[in-house]
Amino acid sequence: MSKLNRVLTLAARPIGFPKESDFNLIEEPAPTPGDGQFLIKTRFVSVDPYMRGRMNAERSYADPFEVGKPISGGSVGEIIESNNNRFKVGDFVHGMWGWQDYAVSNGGDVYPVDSDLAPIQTSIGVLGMPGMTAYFGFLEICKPKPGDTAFISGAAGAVGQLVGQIAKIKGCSPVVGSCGSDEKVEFLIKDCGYDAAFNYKTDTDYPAKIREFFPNGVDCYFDNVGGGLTDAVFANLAQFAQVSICGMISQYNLEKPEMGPRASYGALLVREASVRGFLVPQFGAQFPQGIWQMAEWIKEGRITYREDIVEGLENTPRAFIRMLNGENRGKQLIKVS
Ligand code: NAP
Ligand code: FER
Repeated sequence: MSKLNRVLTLAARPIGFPKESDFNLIEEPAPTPGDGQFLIKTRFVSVDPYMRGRMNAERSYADPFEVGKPISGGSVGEIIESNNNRFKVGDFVHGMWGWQDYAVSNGGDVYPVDSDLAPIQTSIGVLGMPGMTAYFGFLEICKPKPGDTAFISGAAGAVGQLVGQIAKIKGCSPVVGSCGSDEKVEFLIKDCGYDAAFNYKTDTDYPAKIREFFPNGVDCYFDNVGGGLTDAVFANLAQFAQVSICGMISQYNLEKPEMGPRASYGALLVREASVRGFLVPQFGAQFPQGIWQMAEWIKEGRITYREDIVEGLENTPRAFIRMLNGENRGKQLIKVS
């Protein structure tokens, strides 16, 4: 008897903040692997902020998801049937097959996962896309030097929790982050070694906050959130500051994005700052080195990471929404089987 595949599809394009009714769970027979193919059973699914953008009709750096079609995204799974002699039953792979129980592949669209290196779900977390975003987005764009001051917005999430620790390893001081709860502030200081952190929901005078921590300005700014916090940092940059524009999650669920920086824009000129946006695939050729280094730092106890694991594929839309809401503590994952 063929296996049942549960597949989450986009029921409707979210307007503003996504809701569970924007997604549908359908059931269909699992695909059968043909010649040269293998069948993957999903173990963990990732939900990531960029997926919100793909739910809109407009194309940005990736094609929009289609209404009525499966949601693709990062997943990791185990090969349970194989007609491919390079991929054996019991091997783990990660790829972009997304929110479903099973997928077939010929090996061209998946990557092997070394389950001896670290738990398999790290291939879509600290040793995967978010980890490489932190590693290359900070090192290659902020180019930190010992003694540089560093500020990280969205500091307690999958990416941000790692950026501050990398900044400390590279000798930045102080390393300060913003995040959305007092519990996260404590996590950043106690577990991640941030020198300081503040709750942007309760400490809302951002210019005052940034001046308090950075009387001589911010050398390295790693921006995950955009909006008013970024305006405040732009107005308080050090000379020759380097700004890494990683994300702007404060804008993703707005029906109408806010105005970009205007008053603080001139500060970029006066501070002779470099501001660079990036999409992490541009560093793809360097991923093996980044994964190796992050794995070494984890083994040495110099990098810690927090994962927030929700159980059950059917809860993936809920997990996606709670991540956008800031209820996730660290990398949001879904354990499927
Ligand atoms: P994450 O931080 O684990 O989860 C998203 C977090 O965003 C939430 O936990 C929430 O934390 C925060 N947030 C939600 N609404 C916010 C708002 N209005 N203002 C400020 N913060 C808000 O997600 P992640 O995977 O690490 O991604 C972080 C950022 O990196 C996102 O902007 C994402 O798009 C970007 N990213 C970029 C690339 C790239 O290639 N450029 C790759 C991966 C990720 P709080 O409790 O702190 O509010
Ligand atoms: C990609 C490019 C960008 C990708 C993810 C991102 C999964 C994330 C961007 C963001 O969060 O802003 O190819 O692949």
